[in-house]
Amino acid sequence: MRERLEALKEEARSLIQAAHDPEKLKQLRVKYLGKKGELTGVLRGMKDLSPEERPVVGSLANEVRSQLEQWMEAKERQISEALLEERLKAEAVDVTLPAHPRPFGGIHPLSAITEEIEDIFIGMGFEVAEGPEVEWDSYNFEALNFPKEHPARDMQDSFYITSDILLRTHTSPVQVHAMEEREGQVPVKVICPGKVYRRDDDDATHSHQFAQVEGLVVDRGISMGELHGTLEAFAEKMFAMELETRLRPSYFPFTEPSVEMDISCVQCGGNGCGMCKHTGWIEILGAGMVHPRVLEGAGYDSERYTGFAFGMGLERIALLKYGIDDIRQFYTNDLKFLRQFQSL
Ligand code: 2NL
Repeated sequence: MRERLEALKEEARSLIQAAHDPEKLKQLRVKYLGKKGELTGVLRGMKDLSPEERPVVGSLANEVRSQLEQWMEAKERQISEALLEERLKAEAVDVTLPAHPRPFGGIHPLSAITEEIEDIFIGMGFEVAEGPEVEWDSYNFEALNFPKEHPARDMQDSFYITSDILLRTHTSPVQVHAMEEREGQVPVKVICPGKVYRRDDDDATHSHQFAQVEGLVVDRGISMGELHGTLEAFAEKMFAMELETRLRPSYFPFTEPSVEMDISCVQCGGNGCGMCKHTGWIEILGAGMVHPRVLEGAGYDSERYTGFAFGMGLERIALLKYGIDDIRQFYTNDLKFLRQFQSL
């Protein structure tokens, strides 16, 4: 029996040694250590042994059992480590590979221009004010000294909602609100960006909806000098270059005197080119000294205070800055157009 045990141990050792997967090992466990296993079989035969031999063979059998268990456990560990190693190798991820590119949105060029203009004026001490796009005609026209029979007040030229409510035709009413809120106090230094609406037929240079930035300064002793200096500083920052500017007389109901400001052509520097129609100058905004009637109407004493105001169309500024030739490009959401501004 001793020999059988020794032989069994030797046979099991080599089979365990040769096992390479958990399934095979499980079979071996059943084969040797299971209820109907070979070691159990040997132990069952002990009843035929003499009382002297029984404890000796019994202890040898126990030794063999624990030896087999030890080998199997060791083999089990070895197999599972090998399996893990294999899986890690198969599922390896190269973290240095480039990622899948994801589509990004960008800032719309008109939004970028608006923010740039805001930053420039904030840098000169202005506040940004916003207001409703649906306005009373009293704020849109009356407070701005438009006479009753002014053509802009015609149904043909503005989008009326009722007889006295309309889509604002400029952002000037926001400045009227700003003056009213300040109740005659100075200084007033605001800019008002926003969408405005006019009944125009859309083409390369006109749109029934467009974007505007207006500005207003009211204080003691404000003159055309402040107007010119402020707007020249603005233009040079906006176009990031040194420029010549000139003021030409113009007319608006809400300013007196009224002017238009030209800058030396941003493309040719004033020598004459297609962009400036060979004049060397490009008009960028309208401005003027706030009409005393507008100041008085908004609660400011026009004997003590004066102010200047200006307004510009954002599409026009963007056209010049980016060399675009059709303002409809800003509204038609053509991705090929918009992607060019993705880095703004
Ligand atoms: C233009 C010209 C202008 C103003 C807007 C203004 C506002 C108040 C009082 C006086 Cl509350 N004036 N705004 C003044 C002059 C010109 O806009 O060509 N805009 C596109």
